[in-house]
Amino acid sequence: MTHPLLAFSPEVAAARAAGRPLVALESTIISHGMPYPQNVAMAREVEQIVRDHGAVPATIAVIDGKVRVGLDHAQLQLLATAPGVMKVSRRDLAFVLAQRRLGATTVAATMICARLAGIETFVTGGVGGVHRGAPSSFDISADLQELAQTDVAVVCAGVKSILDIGLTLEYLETHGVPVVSVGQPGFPAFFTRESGFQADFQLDSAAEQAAFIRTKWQLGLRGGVVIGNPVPQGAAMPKDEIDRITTQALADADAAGISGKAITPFLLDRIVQLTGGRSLATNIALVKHNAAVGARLAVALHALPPQ
Ligand code: PSU
Ligand code: MN
Repeated sequence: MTHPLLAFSPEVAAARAAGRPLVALESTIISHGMPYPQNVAMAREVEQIVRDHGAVPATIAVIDGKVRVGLDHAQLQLLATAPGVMKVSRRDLAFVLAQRRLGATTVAATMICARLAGIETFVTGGVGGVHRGAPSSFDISADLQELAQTDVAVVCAGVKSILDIGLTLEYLETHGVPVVSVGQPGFPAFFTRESGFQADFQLDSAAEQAAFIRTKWQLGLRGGVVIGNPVPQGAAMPKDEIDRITTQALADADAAGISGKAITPFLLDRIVQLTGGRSLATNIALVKHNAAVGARLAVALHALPPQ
């Protein structure tokens, strides 16, 4: 039985019928994470990379009172251009569905929807985390709580240094969320390959990652896994430049009095402006790289017996 609030695209419905591996993709990265038209081009390229690696992409958003699992071009275009598209995290999901608003799902909300749709692998750019200043602002992304409870593997390029990466890793440890790195021991920092922090475990192949994740769930240990895949060498930003720009963006957010759910989109946009668009090329390159790693993982998980 399909969940009454889910609606599958023809491509995703066919994949489910044929028992093919699926990869969930979020939509806040499209609506609030990148400028138009690069966001639509990125979304379509990422979907194609998933297909080229043997899995089926399922970009998730809320449209007309349903969780859409798999979007057509017009729906992607709508999310990328519509004014007032809501950024939907866990607390917003019921509201945006019941009110039939247009909503783009964050990592947290996409995990919830992927789980409802039976999708175990999810690819994004960066996950949310503990914000700098969280000890007084209490600003901790709901993505972290979601990772603690929802059984989806999240492939990302780590977390941005707009966040407190050390506290983010502490929070994940407290909640029992394993942090895996790919191809290096260090946990990546989105625009750069190294954050200065180690991941918990390095697992380079999709087969090893899949065996680890399946074993976690077999143990009855609910919740996700972070798979930190560093940005490709040639696409990384110089560390000193991104550090300087991050400091500037944080000061600008402070001066503008930005708070709550608006902070992350504000900082992402400001970083693109301050780098003259160069950070966008890095962002797109890392999401594409994650799509290849995520699709291989979905194929490997699919090859294992279900939990
Ligand atoms: N980090 C990025 N790009 C993004 C986001 C985070 O590098 O697009 C988006 C994701 O959708 C993530 C959300 O789930 O921001 C986190 O927002 P908040 O910090 O408000 O929880
Ligand atoms: Mn927040």
